[in-house]
Amino acid sequence: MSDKKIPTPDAAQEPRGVSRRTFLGTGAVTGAVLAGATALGAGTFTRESWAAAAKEAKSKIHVGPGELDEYYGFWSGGHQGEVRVLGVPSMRELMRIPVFNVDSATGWGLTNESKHILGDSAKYKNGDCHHPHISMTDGKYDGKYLFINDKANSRVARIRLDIMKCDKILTVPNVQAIHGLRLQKVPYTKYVFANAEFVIPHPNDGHTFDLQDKNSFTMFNAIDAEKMEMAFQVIVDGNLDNSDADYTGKYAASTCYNSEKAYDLGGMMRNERDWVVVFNIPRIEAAIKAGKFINLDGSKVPVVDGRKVDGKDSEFTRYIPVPKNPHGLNTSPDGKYFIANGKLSPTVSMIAIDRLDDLFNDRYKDPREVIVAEPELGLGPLHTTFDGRGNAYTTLFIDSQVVKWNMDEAIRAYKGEKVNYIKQKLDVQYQPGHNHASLTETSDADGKWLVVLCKFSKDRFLPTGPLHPENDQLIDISGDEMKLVHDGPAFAEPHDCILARRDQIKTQKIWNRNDPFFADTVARAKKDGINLETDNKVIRDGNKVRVYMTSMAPAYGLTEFTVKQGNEVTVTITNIDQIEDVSHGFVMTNHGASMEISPQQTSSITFMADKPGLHWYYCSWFCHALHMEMVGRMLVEKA
Ligand code: K7E
Ligand code: CUA
Ligand code: CA
Repeated sequence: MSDKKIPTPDAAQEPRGVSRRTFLGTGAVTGAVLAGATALGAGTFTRESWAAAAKEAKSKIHVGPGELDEYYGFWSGGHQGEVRVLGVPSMRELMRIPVFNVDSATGWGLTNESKHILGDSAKYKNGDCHHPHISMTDGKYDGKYLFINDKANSRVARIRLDIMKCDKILTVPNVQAIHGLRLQKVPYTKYVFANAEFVIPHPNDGHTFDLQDKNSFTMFNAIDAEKMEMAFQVIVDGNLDNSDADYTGKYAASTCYNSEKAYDLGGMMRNERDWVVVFNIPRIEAAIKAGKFINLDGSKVPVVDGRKVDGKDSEFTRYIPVPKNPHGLNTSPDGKYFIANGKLSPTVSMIAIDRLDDLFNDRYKDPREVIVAEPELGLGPLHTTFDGRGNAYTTLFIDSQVVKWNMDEAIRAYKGEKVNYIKQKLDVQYQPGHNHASLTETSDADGKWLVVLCKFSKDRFLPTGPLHPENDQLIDISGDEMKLVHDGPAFAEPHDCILARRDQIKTQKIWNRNDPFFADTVARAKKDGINLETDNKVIRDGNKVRVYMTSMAPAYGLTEFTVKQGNEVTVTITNIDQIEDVSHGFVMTNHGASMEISPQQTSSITFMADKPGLHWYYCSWFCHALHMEMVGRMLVEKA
C-alpha cells in the first residue's frame, strides 16, 4: 500500500475546503495498484504567495492590444471533434477548425466540399480527437499539415495549415478506436503512425465474443501522409495506447496497457508489467516490398504479423516489459530516449534508442537491457514533455502535479548513484493528462512554455452547472523554477495540444482560385458552362436545380430565383471580394443550410425545396455596413 501522506488542503488552494485527493477518492480506488509509491510532499501555498505569483504571471503572459503571440497552439477539441487554434502565451482562442463534427458557422459537414472530404464517414456527426501533430522535415516542424485522430470512428484527419481547413479524412480499416497518433520526424513525415486501441475478432462478422483467440488482435497503422492512404498495418500482441517516433526514421514505439487482453478492469491490471512495443520501420517496408504480407478481411492494405510466436519475436517488433498499464510514450528531443509513462506505477521507463539495433539483432538476453532508467516520480504518471536542456516534465494524474526531473541524473540514480533527479513538483488544478512544452516534439525544443491540460477544473472558474470546463494551465519553464502563470478554461476535452513558433506557420490571406479544396465544385461548374467569377445563373437538370451566384459586399449576384417543390437545390456561391477578412455567408432560412464563403472561395450547399412559398436567404458573416441588407429570395412553386 502507498504510505503517501495526504496533505491538509491549504485555504487558498482549496477555496471550498474540498481536498482534491478525497475528491477523487484516490486512496480507495487506486491505492491497491500503486504499491511502492514514494512519499513526496506537494508544494505549499499561501494566499500571499498566490497573489505575488499572480502579479508576476500577468506581466509574462500579457499580450497587449494589437500585439501578436509568440506561438501558435493547436488544441484537440476532444469529443467535441474539432481543432482549436490558440495564441500562446496569451491563451486567446484564435480560430476553430471543424473536423469530426458539424459546424454551423462554416458549414463543415453541411457543404458539398466538406462532405466530399468527409467521404464515407460523412454519416457520422460525432468524433473524439486526441492527438494533434504537425508535419516535420529533419525533425523540425515544416508547418505544412496538422494530423489528428478520431478515436470514436477510427479515423485520421489532415489539416492544411496554410488555410487551416481539414482537407483529408481517412477511415482506418479493420480496427476500432484510433487513439495514439504520431508522425515520422526524420527524414520527413512520410508516415502518420496511428494506434488502434481495441482488440477485435477477425473477421469481425459477429461470430464470436472471444478476444483470447489468435484471430483477435489490434493493429499498428501507418498512413502515407501525402496521399492520406493506408501504407501498412502491423498485427500486435496485447493492445496499443500511445506512440511516438524516433529521430532516425527507423523506429516507432507504442505503449500497451492491456497485455492481458482482458475484458474487465481487474483483468487489465493483472500483470505487473505490460510493455512498449517497438516497430522496425525499414524491416516492415522491406517485407512489404518483397510481397511478404497478407490482406485482411477484404481490405487491400498490406498487413504484417508483429506478434510473438511461441515466445519468439517477429522480425518487425520487440516487446519491452515496463510497469504497469503504461500510457504516454514520448521521445526526448535529443533523440536518445523513448519514455513510457507508468500510469499505475509511479515510474517512467527510459528506453535507450541507440540500443534498439542490438535489441533487434537479438544481442540482449533480456529486452529490459535497453532500459537505462526507471525513475520514481509520483502517482499516476501519464505524459512527459521536455525543455531541451535535459529536463523532463511529467504529469502526475493522481497527485495533481507536474514533476520536473533531470534525465541524466535519473540514469545515474538507476546505476546506483545517490542523486536526487527530482527538481521540482508543482501543483496543478487538477488531475493533469497531457502536458506539452514549446517545440518539445522537435529538435528545436526551446524550454519556454509548458501547457498542462487538467481534466478537472472544479473550483477554478465561475460555476457552470454540473458540467465543468477543463483547465488548461500555462507554466513558465524558462527559469530554474516552474511558475504557473495562467488558467484557461476549455470545453470537452483537449487531451493534447501542440505549440509551434509563429514563424513556422505560414497562412494564406485569401483563397487561391485554384485551391483543390473546392476543385470538384469548380469542375462541376465548368460542366454546367458556368464562369464562377462572373455568372449568376440557374441550371435546371430534371429534378435538380443548380443555382450559381457571386457575392461581393454587400450583395449576392442573384437576389431571386425560382424552383419547384420537390427540387433538390444546390446553391454555389463564389466570393469575388479580394479584400482580406471580408467573408460572406449564406443561410437559407428554415432549410438547415448555412455556409462560409471567404474571399475568393467557392462554396456550395444542397438542400430540398420541400416547402412551397417564398424563402429569404441572407449573409451570415458581418461583411459590410449593409450586411443586414445582403439578402435574396427563393420562390418555391407548388408541385
Ligand atoms: Cu487522454 Cu493522449 Cu488520448 Cu493521455 S490521452 S490524457
Ligand atoms: Cu456579406 Cu454579410
Ligand atoms: Ca495491464
